[in-house]
Amino acid sequence: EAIAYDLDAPFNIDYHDSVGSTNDRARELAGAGHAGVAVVADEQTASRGRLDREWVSPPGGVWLSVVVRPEAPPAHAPAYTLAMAVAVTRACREAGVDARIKWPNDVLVGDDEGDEAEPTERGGRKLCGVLTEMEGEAERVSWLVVGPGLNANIAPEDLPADAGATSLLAERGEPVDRRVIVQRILEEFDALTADLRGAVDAWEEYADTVGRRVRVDTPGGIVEGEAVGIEFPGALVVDTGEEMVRVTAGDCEHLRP
Ligand code: BT5
Repeated sequence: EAIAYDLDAPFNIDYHDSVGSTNDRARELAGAGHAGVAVVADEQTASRGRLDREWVSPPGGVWLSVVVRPEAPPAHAPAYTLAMAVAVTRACREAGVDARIKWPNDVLVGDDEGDEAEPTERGGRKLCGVLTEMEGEAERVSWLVVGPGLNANIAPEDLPADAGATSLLAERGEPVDRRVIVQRILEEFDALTADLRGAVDAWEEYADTVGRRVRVDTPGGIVEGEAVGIEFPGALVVDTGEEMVRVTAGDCEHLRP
């Protein structure tokens, strides 16, 4: 089906049948002074996850990157990533898929609690991840690009087999209307980012990580303990048994209690 050109959304749409990376295209537009624009592609040929990992992007996904120019310091950028995860989660739920969030940016469905043998490394099957990039000064960002990749109408065999990935199509058994999904994500993201503290509270509502034992691989080393909450603009608070650690970046693994 055709995707997004003439949506009634709070962003101008820059649509591509195929593009290297919507984040790269959005960065170009941001660098050229654009704001309030959302790059959307049916397929990406050079898309990226965090830390330059590969992101698999066949046709049928919602590959999206939003350019915003908030009056905010760079330190607030994580809240935009959380807001996007909330927006995607809501759009997935409206499509009938019970999505939840794993800190910081993974939208997941289901879990493997029933599997006795393995810890819940993935904490469920991954529907979406968000890559946020920015440029700016210490006091104020010049632009932010917030890029969610949502596996929408993608057959399971076209997803990375070893990564625990799933799609809306696989979960529902029928395709979604991607125009509706894109429109709802953009509307929610726009509303959520008007109140960033509220967005972080909303994130906690959908979070699967809070209340679990976690192991987080951070730039400063491994932090293991119980995730007890989230703190604006996006730090995961982990009770290690000895101290409360605020983790601002890293890969999080859900552990068995
Ligand atoms: C992320 O990275 O989860 C952020 C992904 C952001 C992709 C979007 S698509 C639109 C925009 N344009 C871009 O170029 N990027 C953004 P990370 O947490 O590092 O997870 C990456 C890992 O997820 C990989 O190492 C794989 O294991 C796995 N993976 C790759 N493709 C996947 C997919 N389609 N679905 C689920 N998991 C995937």
